[in-house]
Amino acid sequence: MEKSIESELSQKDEIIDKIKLFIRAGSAKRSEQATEFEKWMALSRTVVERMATNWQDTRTTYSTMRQAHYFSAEFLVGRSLVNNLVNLGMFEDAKAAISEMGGSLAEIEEQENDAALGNGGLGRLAACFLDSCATLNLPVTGYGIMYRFGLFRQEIEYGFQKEYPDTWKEKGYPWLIRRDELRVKIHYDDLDVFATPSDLPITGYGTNNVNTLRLWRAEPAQEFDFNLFNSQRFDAAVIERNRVNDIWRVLYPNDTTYEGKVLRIRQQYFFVSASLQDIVREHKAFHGDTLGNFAQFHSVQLNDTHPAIGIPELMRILTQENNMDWDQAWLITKNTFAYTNHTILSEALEKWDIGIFQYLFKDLYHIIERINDQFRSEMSSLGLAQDKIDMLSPIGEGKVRMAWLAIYGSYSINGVAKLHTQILESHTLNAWYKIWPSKFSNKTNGVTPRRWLRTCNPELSALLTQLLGNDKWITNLEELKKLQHLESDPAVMEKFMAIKQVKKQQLVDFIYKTEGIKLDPNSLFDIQIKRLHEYKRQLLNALSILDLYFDIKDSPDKPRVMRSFIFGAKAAPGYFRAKGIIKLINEIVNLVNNDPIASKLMKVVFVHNYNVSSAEILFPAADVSEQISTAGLEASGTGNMKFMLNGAVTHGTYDGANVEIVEAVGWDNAFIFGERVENFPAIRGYYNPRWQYENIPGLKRAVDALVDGTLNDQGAGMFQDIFNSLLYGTIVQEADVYYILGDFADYRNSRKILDQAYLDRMGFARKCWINICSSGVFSSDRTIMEYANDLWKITSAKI
Ligand code: 26W
Repeated sequence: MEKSIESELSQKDEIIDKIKLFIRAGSAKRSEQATEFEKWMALSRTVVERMATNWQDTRTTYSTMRQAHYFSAEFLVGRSLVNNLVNLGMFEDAKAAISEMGGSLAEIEEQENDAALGNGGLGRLAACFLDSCATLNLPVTGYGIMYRFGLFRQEIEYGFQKEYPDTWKEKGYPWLIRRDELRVKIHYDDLDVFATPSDLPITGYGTNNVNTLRLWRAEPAQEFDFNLFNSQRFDAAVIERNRVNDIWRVLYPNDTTYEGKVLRIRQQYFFVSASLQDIVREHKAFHGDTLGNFAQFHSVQLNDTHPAIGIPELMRILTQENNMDWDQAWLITKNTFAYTNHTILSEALEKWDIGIFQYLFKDLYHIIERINDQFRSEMSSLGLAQDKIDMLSPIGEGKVRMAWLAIYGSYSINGVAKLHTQILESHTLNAWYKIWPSKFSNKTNGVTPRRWLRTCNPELSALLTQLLGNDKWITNLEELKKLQHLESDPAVMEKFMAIKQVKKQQLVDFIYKTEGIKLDPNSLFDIQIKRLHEYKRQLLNALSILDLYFDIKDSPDKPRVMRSFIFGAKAAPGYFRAKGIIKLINEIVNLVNNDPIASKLMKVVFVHNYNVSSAEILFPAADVSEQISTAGLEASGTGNMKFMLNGAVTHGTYDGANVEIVEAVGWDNAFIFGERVENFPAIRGYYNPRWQYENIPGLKRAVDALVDGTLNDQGAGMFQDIFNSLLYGTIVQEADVYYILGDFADYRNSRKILDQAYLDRMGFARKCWINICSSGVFSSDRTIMEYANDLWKITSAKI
């Protein structure tokens, strides 16, 4: 619908009035006196006010329908303001309103802290999914924990990672709305607490529907104990309160290494029990006092095993609180839950000591025991051997195996990319796959084109919209396919390259501001941004950079493509070797950038505190996307899709969703190297990285730089540890388990091929363009439609 000039003026004027109102009410000031932060607060409230009625109406509309609930310990949401302004079609008017008030929207935007309630891929996927559900008008609610401190803030001090608390909402956070009236009680054997929800609105693009992310905080179930207080035992009273606050204090900064911490399972039970109680209460409110039809109306997706304790908890709610008989309750439970696996790394598999369960919730443990017994007798009657049953049962070796429990208690199990699902079916979960093949399916991940193209790259978005004659691609990314033929139109390619240049310049400015390093926007931007983990092989990238450095020192006059290598990564605070790799990269930064000769041909940058907001600047500026995990170990990857969407080519192994990226763009438009997953079993038998070290030209020099004084970890022992891990291994681990030296030569070679491709300016632009136009399948809208149709069986409803 065409808007008239008057109505556009009036939306802008209305925004100005509201901002002024919220500044007066919130800060008791005239708007001219407001700080940037107060303006951000007021504009955000303006947006919340605008969608409030729609939000309520959406909940009402969904309440009687079949719904899905996305249970996740992590939601890596990032900022909300601009995303919501774009989704609600308010961006231009808000920008005009702010500038009429003498400010700048860009500056106000910078006031917002990221909601970093997640570690990495799994948490960001959850956030993309919510965006797609809202955009598709699907009745899906997210449930999680309102961590007081999100993922730590990373500083680099003398090259080392330092962690600081992320105080994202201490000064006020207008996007979270408290719902005190919905609090529920959570019982542990040693503690009772209240769970109180706050709701975060999830807007969709071009729809009035507003979905909900419901996040729980813990509060004392008893009022402050005045007896303790009056008997001078103030400390005891405070300690009790701390035990409650501990539950939602902090997000565990681990991904892929599981820790058997009592507090973590307390957190898991806390949000899962609260969420199930919430769903049950609403169910009864709209369907009468019966739960017999619960599974007809609800599906609960478990984002990995972190919320898998929901399976015994729903059994407890049904059998103990609602007197349902066991068999009926089991049928309902099994038809309610669906489990997504996000990694095959065995160190990530949650296995909890049964002692923890017996201490925290005896009752629930008895239920798990009964589930376990039932599983064993079912398998017996299927004729499975005892030792096999021992291996597969939810309880074993003194532990509750959460993945085993999730598989048994769910109607669906899915992997997150074709290759990953294949590996699950044929190896990791093969025994269960043989028992219930039809429970298994693949749902390849996706990313939201709203945040990861429309909002973070308005320049490219405008070009795509102009070329297509409409902006339908924003909600139907497959539309971009129609632009692929323009690869042969030099004028379009020039426009695309000009936009890439603008985005590179923006990143140059950002990096100069945050890291003090000046990059040349005409150099090739080669970016690896993701959590730091050995299997992701940032170390392979680092060694190849060292090799290039030495090569330049040897022959400084050889003609070369000028390169900027950019890293961003957080390491789990207790992951010593990952922190060593961060230190190593930072030492390489100093070595290279301070070298008068090398620094003319290459630069290296470590962008500290990599998060969603810096990602929004980094992805659009890349020429090359580094996706170099050891084949078979990256379940999917989603950063690879964000690069593709913004027109970077993948430089990667044949792993995770890279396989499907190649399938979409063709072998000419991606740079794939390295050993394939199917070859590893044989290689493992004879692989000795010392051979590569001794025989591959230049490799010894690069590896030795770790320990020969070229690079210095200031006595921390980190580089020696890395060196040893590559060549000798440890008591618990063989040498180079991630095959870094094994893939080195091929990696270096494919970097050379990439350089050649980059020299052909137009040819390279074409490859990037084809990546953009082929990215349709990687929209999280596609992924969510598959979940909705195949697993959740839900339909959309517009308010
Ligand atoms: C218990 C500690 C812990 C915490 C988080 C173990 C495992 C996790 C996650 C499963 C790790 C994770 O984020 N996995 C990533 O999930 C993404 C979304 O599916 C995939 O794209 C990544 O490949 C996968 O590593």
